[in-house]
Amino acid sequence: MLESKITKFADLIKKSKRILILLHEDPDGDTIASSLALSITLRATGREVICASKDEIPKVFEFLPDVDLIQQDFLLGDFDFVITVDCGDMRRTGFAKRLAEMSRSKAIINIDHHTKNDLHKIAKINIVDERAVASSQIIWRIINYLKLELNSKIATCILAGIYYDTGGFQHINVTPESLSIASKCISLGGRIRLISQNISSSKTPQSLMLWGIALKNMRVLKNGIIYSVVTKEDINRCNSKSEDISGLVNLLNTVPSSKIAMLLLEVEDGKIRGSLRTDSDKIDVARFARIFGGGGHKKASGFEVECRLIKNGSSWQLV
Ligand SMILES: [Mn+2]
Repeated sequence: MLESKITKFADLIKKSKRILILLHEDPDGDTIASSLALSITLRATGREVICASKDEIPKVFEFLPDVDLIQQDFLLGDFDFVITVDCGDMRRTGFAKRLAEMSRSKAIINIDHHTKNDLHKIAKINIVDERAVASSQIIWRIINYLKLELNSKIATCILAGIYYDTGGFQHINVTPESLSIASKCISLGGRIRLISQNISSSKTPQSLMLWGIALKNMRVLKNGIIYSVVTKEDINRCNSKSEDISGLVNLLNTVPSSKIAMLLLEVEDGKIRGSLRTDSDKIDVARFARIFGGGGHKKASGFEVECRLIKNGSSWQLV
């Protein structure tokens, strides 16, 4: 199934000179690493490739090869076709309006491991596999199926994407296939230690202070929800950035009695970003996130809402 789509994708590549790759907004390790792996591969075939991310790349991913080539914008009409990687839906590309416009004259290729969404409708080819732990795993499949050349840089990117989306191979989503690809990436020179050092072990004192506040703000509800909040004021007080709190929701999710872990982060005035995790097979946190216009996976999802966080006695309210 996926193979026939990859073949169609290869036909498009053959006819192209310039390709645009779009990352998702608030970029994470998987969207960054998979876009880089694909861009390095396609550049080696002689194509000109631009990667664009609406939001800045978080510092912890600056070790990835060619990350400095990611731009924050692009010129409309400059490309033969567009690839969206790991985006989840149109809105999350950060360029929804322009993407809809471009889809009238250019092919959109959607490479993802999120559930079906509005991107599927405008995309000419959907190379989507919900069972893949990371979009990077799908990129690996594409490169191998098309027998394109692999090297240590590409292996580091694929490995980093899988590492990130499995929480360093600790999350429940790890599969034999993801571990087997990771092993092959290490054999190819993928830098596992560099990845773990940067992604898991590079907390600044400011970041640790923010984690301290977030842990202090933690509340455990009787219905099995464990949650915490981080306000803009907390971030300012620690002289940190909102990206510094990335990963905290996974720590909340380590409490065995909790059914759902949630972090509410005030990204800007009147805008709250929620991250949800569960280890339970009976709970689908993506459904929960969709109620608030978000999305994601059964066990890890997120949303953004326009509202405020108000402290009410010992609990917090969204108003
Ligand atoms: Mn992903």
